[in-house]
Amino acid sequence: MKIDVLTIFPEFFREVFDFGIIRRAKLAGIVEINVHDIREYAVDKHKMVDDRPFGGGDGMVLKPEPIFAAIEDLIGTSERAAYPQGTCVVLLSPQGPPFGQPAAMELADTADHLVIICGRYEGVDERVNEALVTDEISIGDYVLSGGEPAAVVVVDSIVRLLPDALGSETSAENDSFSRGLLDCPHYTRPAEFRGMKVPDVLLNGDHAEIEKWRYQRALEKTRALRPDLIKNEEG
Ligand code: 9D3
Repeated sequence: MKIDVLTIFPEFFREVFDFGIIRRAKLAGIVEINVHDIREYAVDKHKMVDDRPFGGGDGMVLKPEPIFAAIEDLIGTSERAAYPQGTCVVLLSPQGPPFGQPAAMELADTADHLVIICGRYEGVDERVNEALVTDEISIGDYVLSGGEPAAVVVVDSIVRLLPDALGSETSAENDSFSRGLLDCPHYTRPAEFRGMKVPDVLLNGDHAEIEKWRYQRALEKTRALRPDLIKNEEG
């Protein structure tokens, strides 16, 4: 998968994709991630990327020309109908449907070229949305200053779902949310720490018993903390 991020703050992403699973996926050639400064596509001599809103009001709106130019450079066309198969242009904005594991799976499955446009607090010229965007995404009901933190969230959740991105030691299908339950508690050494003991069942090597315990605890924890997740779960 190729991922291009369009932002007015490219420095924000300087190191964020250089750790853990994303770093490994990049090194393994599973994903290529490039961050582009929208300003590099500015058309005028002042390199303007935003301007005052028509109709008045506070703040600045991201101009359409640099974003159209960037899309033409990265995709080859700014006609959404002419995008190659597997091309998705995501606009991160509070107006999108809230992002979740199903949307991450869908994008991981179907996109081979993902272009992510980071919106800003003041807004993006609506013609970007009308002409270029295939998916508008919000990451939840809270106010961010812009789409940049959301881009990190979306990229991380998608890249780890790409085939072979996770080591053989883990599998995305076992993840909380994919399974529909929160995770069970985890412990490591020491077996007793400041008077707090690791549950005996984890120490006695009965793996069938351990699996049963883990499932029960995951169920209990989900019932207590996220009952909304277990509507269809038995137990
Ligand atoms: C209510 C009027 N707008 C503020 C002038 C709303 C608004 C627009 C843009 C609030 C925040 C933002 C900037 N946020 C994003 O670009 C954003 C976001 C978010 O704020 N929450 C959750 N997901 C996302 S994805 C992009």
